[in-house]
Amino acid sequence: MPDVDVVLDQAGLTNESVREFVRRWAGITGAERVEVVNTSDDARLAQEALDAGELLPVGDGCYYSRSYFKDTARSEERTIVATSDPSDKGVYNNWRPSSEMKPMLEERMRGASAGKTMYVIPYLMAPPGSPLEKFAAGVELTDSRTVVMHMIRMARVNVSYVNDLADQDSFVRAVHVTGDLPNLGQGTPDDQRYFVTVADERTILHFGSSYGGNALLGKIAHGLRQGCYDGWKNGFLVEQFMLLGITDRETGRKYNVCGGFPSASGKTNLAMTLAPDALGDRYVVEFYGDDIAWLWVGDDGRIYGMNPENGVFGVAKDTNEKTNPTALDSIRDGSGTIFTNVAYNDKTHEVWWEGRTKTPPADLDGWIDWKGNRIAERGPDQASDPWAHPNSRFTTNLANVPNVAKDYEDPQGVPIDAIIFGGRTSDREPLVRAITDVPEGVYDGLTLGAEATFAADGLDGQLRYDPMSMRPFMSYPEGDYAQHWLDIIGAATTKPIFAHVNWFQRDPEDGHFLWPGYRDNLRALLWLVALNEGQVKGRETPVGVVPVKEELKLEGLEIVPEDLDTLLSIDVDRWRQELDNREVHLKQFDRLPEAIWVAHRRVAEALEAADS
Ligand code: GTP
Ligand code: SPV
Ligand code: MN
Repeated sequence: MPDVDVVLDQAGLTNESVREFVRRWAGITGAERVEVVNTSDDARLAQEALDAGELLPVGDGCYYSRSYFKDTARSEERTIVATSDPSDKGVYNNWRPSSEMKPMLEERMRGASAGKTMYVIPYLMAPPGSPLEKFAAGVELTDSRTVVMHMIRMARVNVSYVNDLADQDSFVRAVHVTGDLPNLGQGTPDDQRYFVTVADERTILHFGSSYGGNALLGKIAHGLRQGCYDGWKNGFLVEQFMLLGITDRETGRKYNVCGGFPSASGKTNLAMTLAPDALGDRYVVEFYGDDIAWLWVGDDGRIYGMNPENGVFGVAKDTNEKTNPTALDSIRDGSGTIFTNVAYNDKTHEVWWEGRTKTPPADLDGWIDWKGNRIAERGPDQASDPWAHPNSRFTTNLANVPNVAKDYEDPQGVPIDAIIFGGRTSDREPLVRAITDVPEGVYDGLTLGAEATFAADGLDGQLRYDPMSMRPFMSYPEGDYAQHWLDIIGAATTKPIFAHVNWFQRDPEDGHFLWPGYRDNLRALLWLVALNEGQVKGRETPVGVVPVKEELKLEGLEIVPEDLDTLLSIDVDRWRQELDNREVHLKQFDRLPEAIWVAHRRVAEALEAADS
């Protein structure tokens, strides 16, 4: 057993509550060493990881990491929210009593870090000085050096964040133990993994993975799941939202838009958007956040938003010069980016993923797929296997993102003008429909239906409702969540406009995407801004206001005219069916506010009255 106090003294970690937490878990996990990390330790840790073969070099100053092949995405089934109050049970939060889960996790973690180092990561999920700072401090204990390096990129990491706490006890206690990955029965009835947020104790216990949201506990478990619960109890909103600013350089006005799209459905890409070349340099998009936003009502009565993260954990697939040049710039040589589960060339130290270029590198020499197989030696049965895992990702710091807003660290956040929802919906949902009524906007978010993606194990392509894109992160009951939204937005004296967008409608015959997507998505947002400014009127439909063609900035857009017509039309019959499904969906939720039902009935009646 290491002498924890000596280590903590040397690291200058003075917070006695944190010290007690570290001592306790060092004892339980049986770690051989304890080490406190600050951001300034990154270069040393990287060198150790390279020496140990945990990371491989990429280009100049970037890294490659491979996770265990059964550990490549979040597991929704194994993720649990535990509290001591059974009325916290919702439809999606897999609620269990904390009295049952805590001993179970302690049991699994006991001795499970034997022989390893337990790293102590004190972090802050907020720009320092934020009005929500007191909900943002945490300490992650992890037995994985790769996880430490990810956390240094994704969060603000320094002992000062816990030493300086006004209430020394108010930090999230997050414990991550990797476990014996080849022997955890992932995906079988004997699955040993558990990812538990004990929300009413602000404690996170994750066992059995070293990947992404399962292991970087500041990000998903604290930044979303715990944050969502804290926000409910303390009057703010925590959402899986991107956050961007659009400046019109002709008028000098800036509009801030945030919004939810389910995992791997376009948040990072939207926040990194460059205006289409044909629109010139009039519009500039600034990046605030790509995965999480915390929202509150400011003193001036507007809704404010901030990104609690300090980095991007972005999907690699289909990232290229055309779709997302900003992302490529963010992961350039010297950026310190960590690439995970992409394909790697051990001779040239290059990386590749599907969609990086139209076809894979022709010269197979040195190329290894994400599982570690040499491409040149793969048998005929593996020939069509992807080189990179579909959920392979890059991890880079916000400071590397070329369009990051100048004021991205401003603790006051930015005022929100619009809240949008979207997802992978292959039919029915038009390009954009705007909603000005608040309960109807909240209703629209609650009935977000989309195809699930490879970001969660075993769900790719499954059509399902994903309220406000929070289904995997929802930590309290959905009816209460809806009421909380109505309360927060209701308390704002200046209301944001709502909208639903869809970049993923497909041709039913040949399956092509009707909308070119990516940089062209800005055109839909510019229309929304113009509508909010009263410059365009759009067309009223039962499900919101949609653009008429002439109102969209179409310069340089490559699209078949019939496809654009489809994207701007409402299939009334299909929508009537959808309303029946929504009714079933909403009926699952206890305590759903009457205002949501009123909005639902109003839309349903308008659809009944419409011509089909
Ligand atoms: P998480 O990090 O999992 O929460 O995902 P995200 O919502 O940030 O998704 P991201 O922007 O990383 O996109 C996921 C995938 O969708 C990538 O493969 C993108 O290339 C693809 N994608 C993003 N935007 C568009 C679009 O407008 N059209 C099409 N066809 N694909 C898109
Ligand atoms: C998501 O799945 O929505 C992510 C990636 O943002 S992970 O951090 O793995 O949850
Ligand atoms: Mn996400």
